[in-house]
Amino acid sequence: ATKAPAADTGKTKEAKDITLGFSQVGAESGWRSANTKSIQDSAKEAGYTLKFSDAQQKQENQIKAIRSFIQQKVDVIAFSPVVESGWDTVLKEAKDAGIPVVLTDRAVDSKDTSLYVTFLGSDFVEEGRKAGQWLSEKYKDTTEDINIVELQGTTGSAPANDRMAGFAEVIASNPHLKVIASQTGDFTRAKGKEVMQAFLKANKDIDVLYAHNDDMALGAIQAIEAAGLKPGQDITIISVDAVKDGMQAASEGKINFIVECNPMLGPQLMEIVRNVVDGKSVEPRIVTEESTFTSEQAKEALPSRAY
Ligand code: GYE
Repeated sequence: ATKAPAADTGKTKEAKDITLGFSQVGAESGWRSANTKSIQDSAKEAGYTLKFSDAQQKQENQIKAIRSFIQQKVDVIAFSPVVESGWDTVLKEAKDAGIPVVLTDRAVDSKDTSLYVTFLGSDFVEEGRKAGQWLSEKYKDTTEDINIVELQGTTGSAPANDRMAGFAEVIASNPHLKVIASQTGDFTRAKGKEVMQAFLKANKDIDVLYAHNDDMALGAIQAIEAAGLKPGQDITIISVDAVKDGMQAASEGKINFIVECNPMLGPQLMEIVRNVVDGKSVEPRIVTEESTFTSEQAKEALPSRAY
């Protein structure tokens, strides 16, 4: 990552003169809704003009939005890249136009890190590891094979790639922990339900579901109940996010373990924008802090959750 270009007047811009172009992934999950709200609320609070664009989970829409932000000469472009690959051309266009880019939430795989100022977001590999560690601990004494099915996030997205990798890395140390099926549910409830239905049809003996987000787990719970099974008992369920509906299901014992992923990135993003506009240097990687919840802990935390 590079140092942000200094404001050309040498004086710092007033908040009301700062325009931020933000290209959001979509509205696929409870996490995403909370993230959008956080960004909109904090831009307002900071006094910036926010140009917000929803890409409906399509990379081509994000590329279009970024190009339009470049044309409009916004001060800073921020975006949450739906997938990791394929950004070099448009990021180069922003760089050539002298507009700094901040990655929020999801990473890109561009080799040239000078194409963006910083990446603000979670450590998704670590999230996958936390899911794997809890499961390894639960089954540390097992003498039988444990059949795991996995609902992946959006294909090619950083959280899907990394949550899969971190989980696989940790469970590899116990040969009884076997992922027998793994498929994308695109981070949505509807797809989570549909794919879980197919998993249940194809596999007689599923012990564990690992879902890359709460929404897919919630969809899968519907499929599990429809099949006459008890989520959280007949099938152990692990998910990621810890949004309200997920925490609710956890507190009812339907989800056994949730790894938290914090969507409230708005305040930190606005601070980064300020620093970038002021020409101050910014850390190239800013990781959000997160915890985990068992059913018991979810029950306790639920009343005070903000999202
Ligand atoms: O976990 C999922 C959302 O990129 C961290 O995207 C985010 C993920 C989040 O759809 O619910």
